[in-house]
Amino acid sequence: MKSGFVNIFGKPNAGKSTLLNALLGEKLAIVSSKVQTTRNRIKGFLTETDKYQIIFSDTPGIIEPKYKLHEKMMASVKNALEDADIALLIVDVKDNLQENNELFQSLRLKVPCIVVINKIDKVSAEQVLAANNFFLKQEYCHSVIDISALENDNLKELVRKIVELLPNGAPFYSEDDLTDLPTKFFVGEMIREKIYELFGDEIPYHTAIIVNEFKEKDTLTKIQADIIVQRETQKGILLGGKGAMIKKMGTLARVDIEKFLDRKVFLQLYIKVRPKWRDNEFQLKEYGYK
Ligand code: GDP
Ligand code: K
Ligand code: MG
Repeated sequence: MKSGFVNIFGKPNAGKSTLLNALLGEKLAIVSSKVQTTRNRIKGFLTETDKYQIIFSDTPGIIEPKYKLHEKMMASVKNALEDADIALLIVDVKDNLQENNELFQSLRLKVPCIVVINKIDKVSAEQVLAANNFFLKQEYCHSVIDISALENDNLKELVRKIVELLPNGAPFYSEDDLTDLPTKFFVGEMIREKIYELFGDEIPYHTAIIVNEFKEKDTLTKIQADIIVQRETQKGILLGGKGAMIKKMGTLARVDIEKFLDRKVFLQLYIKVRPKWRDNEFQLKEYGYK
């Protein structure tokens, strides 16, 4: 049996969360076209009985911290750097390759690094080849693989390469487990995702979710969550005229949560204003950013 930690690193929007979901065939990590969508380290387990258990970690994109929230996000990246057996360094093939290279060098990883060239559905074969040659020359690079996380292209080959490099050992988690995070966490994330989807520029970055109630009653699951914002004006935007926006958000989130839980859901959302929560140690902890 082989088992180990395979941690995904890269710039914001390289496709880390999309890759984790595609590898596991389950939507564990929320995805958006906006940067800083992922705030926590999210683990997902891929187990093949008697053969391997890969513990994948999605991490926030690597950024320069401006708030305490950012510091927490980068601390989760640092943890993932420390316990990796294998690192997946993912790069958007259309992004500046040298900038990505400098970032990967700065991580100073001592474990085998697979450079994952993503979004190959968007460019020509020549461009993919050029990116390959560029990364193959780098000292930290064990091997390069080209994929499209969005189109599920070449992921089997990626898993094959990972298993080759995986250390021998007993599995860390039960075969039936997909993740170590509680269901409540994923419910909160699905609500947060809708905010990234529905609201422009600033709002998502000022928002946190706290799931207060999660009760299973007969065939129904009752969920109550608070949406935390920093200002009254943001609360107004989230509510929308006659509460139209929060209603829309709630419906979209409920559909996703029902799919995830495979149960009917009653979802109740309240909006609360908490000025400067992103710099408040106590509130960050309460909202799940440790
Ligand atoms: P992260 O910030 O690194 O976690 O990136 P996400 O997984 O949130 O993806 C950022 C954006 O890139 C989203 O709009 C994705 O749909 C898109 N994306 C991810 N992988 C691919 C891919 O292989 N091809 C294309 N065309 N888009 C992708
Ligand atoms: K993103
Ligand atoms: Mg992400």
